Amino acid sequence: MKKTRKRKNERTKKPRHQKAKKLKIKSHEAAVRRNKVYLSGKLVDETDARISIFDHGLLYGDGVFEGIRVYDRLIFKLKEHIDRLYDSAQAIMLEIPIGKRQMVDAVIKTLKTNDITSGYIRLIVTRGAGDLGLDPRKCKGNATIIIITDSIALYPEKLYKDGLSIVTVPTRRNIPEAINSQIKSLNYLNNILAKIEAINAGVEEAIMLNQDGFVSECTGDNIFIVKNQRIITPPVYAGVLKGITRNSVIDIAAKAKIPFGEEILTRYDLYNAEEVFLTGTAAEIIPVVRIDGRVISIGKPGPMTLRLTRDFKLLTKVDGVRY
Ligand code: PXG
Repeated sequence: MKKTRKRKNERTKKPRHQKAKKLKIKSHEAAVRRNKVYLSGKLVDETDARISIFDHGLLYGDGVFEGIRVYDRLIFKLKEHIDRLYDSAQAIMLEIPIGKRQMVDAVIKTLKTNDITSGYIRLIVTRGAGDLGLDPRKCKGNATIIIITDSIALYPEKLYKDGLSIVTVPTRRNIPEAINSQIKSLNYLNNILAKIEAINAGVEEAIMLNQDGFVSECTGDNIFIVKNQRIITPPVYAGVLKGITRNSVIDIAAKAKIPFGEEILTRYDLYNAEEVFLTGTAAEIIPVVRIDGRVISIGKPGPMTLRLTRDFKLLTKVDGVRY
């Protein structure tokens, strides 16, 4: 008797469950269809946005990008991101076919079209379509410009409260003489390999050392320590991206008269820090509480990290371009 009733319940439950799942997919599809992306001068449905399979951005990672956040109609540090995009392009001899002013207008237009008030902007410029050879001169048309506006969540919310566990990985950061770490290029395989190694080790993020074995940065974030109430981060020549969130933290520290230094760091310095945190556009400021199995201080986000996070939140309300 009991068995039959159970089976009956299962039978009645199953179709309802499937129905709910279907509805979920449908509403996601609808959301996707509504979003437009900017593609070389035109706003097109993201499902219709097409680029050539001969685009050198795809074939060789030949291009540059930026990730920018929007907070309540304020495009945070937009000028700094646009400047870095054009500097990256200059470094790889990629001519962006529109000026900075037009790029800013295109970003704002894309946000407005999608009615986005808070979220994430991905700016991509590739060398454009060429043939199956490395030679960038073969990309005869203009560079491809893509602007995507969406949302991003790099780490689960819980990790901001509890702190991240991270590991040092074998893959080294590119040496500056190969690809300068200041170029935010589409060629992120180096960092992706490090990310894979972190995931294989059961954690969310990786510390990458430079060729000399000193700490550089994480796969998409800069790293800071707090020691004797000073905040310290590796200098750019240690092979790090000059992160815009990194700069924001440095500015906050200067205003708050918190001692700051750019210093070469070893893993020993990380293990013995009072606090460790990461900074990045996507991650914002996230505490680190365990590195290579060593618990950092008392294993909880520290007061300096919390204070800087508070001040950073305030900065995201005022520093940028409004639309
Ligand atoms: N280092 C590297 C290698 C990065 O790629 C940062 C540091 C932090 O820089 P900013 O300027 O953002 O403070 C980055 C930026 C993603 C994603 O999709 C990654 C970044 C930015 C946006 C999105 O994982 N990395």
